[in-house]
Amino acid sequence: MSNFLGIDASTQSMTGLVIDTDNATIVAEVSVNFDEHYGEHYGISNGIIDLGDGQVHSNPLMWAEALEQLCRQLRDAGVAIESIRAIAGSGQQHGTVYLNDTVAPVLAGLDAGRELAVQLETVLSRATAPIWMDTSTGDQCRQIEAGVGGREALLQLTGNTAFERFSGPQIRRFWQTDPDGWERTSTICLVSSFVSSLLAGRLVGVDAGDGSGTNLMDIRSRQWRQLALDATAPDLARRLLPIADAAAVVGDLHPFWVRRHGFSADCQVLPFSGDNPSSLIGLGLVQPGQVALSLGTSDTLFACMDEARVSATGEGALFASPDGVHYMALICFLNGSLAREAVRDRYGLDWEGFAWALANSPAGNNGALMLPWFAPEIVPHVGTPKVIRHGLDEDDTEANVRAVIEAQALSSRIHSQWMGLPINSLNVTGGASTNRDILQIFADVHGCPVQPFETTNAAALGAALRAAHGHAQTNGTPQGWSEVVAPFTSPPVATRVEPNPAHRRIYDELLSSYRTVEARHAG
Ligand code: XUL
Repeated sequence: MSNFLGIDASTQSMTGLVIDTDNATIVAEVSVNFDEHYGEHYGISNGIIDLGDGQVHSNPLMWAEALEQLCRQLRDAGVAIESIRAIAGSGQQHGTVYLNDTVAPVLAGLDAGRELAVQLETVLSRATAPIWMDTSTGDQCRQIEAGVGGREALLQLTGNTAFERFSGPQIRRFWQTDPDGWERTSTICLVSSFVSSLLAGRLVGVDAGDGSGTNLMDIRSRQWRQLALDATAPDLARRLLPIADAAAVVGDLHPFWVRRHGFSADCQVLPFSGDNPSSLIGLGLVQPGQVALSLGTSDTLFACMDEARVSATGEGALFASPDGVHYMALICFLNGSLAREAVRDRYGLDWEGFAWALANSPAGNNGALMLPWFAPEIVPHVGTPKVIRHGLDEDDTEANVRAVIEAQALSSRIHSQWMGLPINSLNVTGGASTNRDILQIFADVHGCPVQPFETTNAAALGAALRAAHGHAQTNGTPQGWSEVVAPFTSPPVATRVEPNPAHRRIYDELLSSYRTVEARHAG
């Protein structure tokens, strides 16, 4: 059996997903919910500790406990733990874990007779870890940008301007607010590298995918950049491990996991990546121009890019792909289902009625447009909610339903142009992806085939696929990425929606009027 485990250490839970590559099947998927297991003990709610003033943390010891619980749940789910050949993983991006100089010997000497979390109690130089939801670092963002020569300089260097949630600003704030804690800190991990270190029994670096969420890594050379480190905190270089090659096995699991949880002694560990870069692999996006759009409360677009191009207007984040060569764009449109549901409710429809309205209105809506900013929008930036109707009669139900979907499709085309490459395939996931009229509009606007795409946990699946790829590489049977991901990520061709060439011209025209109307009202 060729079984591989992907672990996703996310904000509210830790998920384990096992794939069998011989049979191209997902063998098991289990999840440890943090609130359910540890809410009281660690004082968390929704996986987080709210310390006030925008400071949002979590507890690394809780992640250690969850990792052991995950192994027990996998065994209870019938997984033959000893058959797992390699493990890779992903972590919520940006969170930082601060460790003192006892960490290396403690990890090396882990005792299979005692709980992991208990053995780690003395290795933290900071009791809790700030995570991506922390918004307390606005000042530090501006200081780091100034330190590297301005916002544009940081963007070009690292692929992103300074974001409050990114690791560099978190690190700078710790150095400024707790100099003693900073002195006690010998190593800083991200959530991803902390969990992989626990498995390997030694400190493992972050991969370039997660490294690109720090504001510290040169996005092109995929190495830490001294200029950015110096702008962040003193002596930071010696506290960061070198960037790890995401595709290379770091070694075997520490015997702790073999003796205590029944893994095979030659089960290999790979560096973990961030949850979004890992999802890129789990969504099968390993060739430039392949794009996925997740239709949730917000709509999130993931794209595989050939080069490190940046969004000058801050319309997306840029990360390195864990495939080692490509890049990923992440663009979040806040008014996703939020806007679709607002229109559905405004016209007293259910989803069936919504679909009927789409099917009974013409492509291009006779030129009528809506800017569906029911809540403040991220892309494009819109500070105050407003719904603008342009040539659109508010009482016309069908036209309003069509207008919200066309707006979302047009906006996704306009605001992904900074990627500098055409979208040649679009996999659409999430609830609304079952509606073929919605898919048709996206296919016509982008001029490419669109497929509905069922996902399980894309981050954990991407991690399991990375484990399979890395294992094959290390054991002398390397496989291409497309070969590894295709059996798990190719939607059936029969479900594909092809673009209608007659609609293409209509949408090209509508695109330019949408752009004009949008420019008038955004900001
Ligand atoms: C991405 C981001 C979140 C986290 C948590 O930049 O902040 O998606 O990765 O999942």
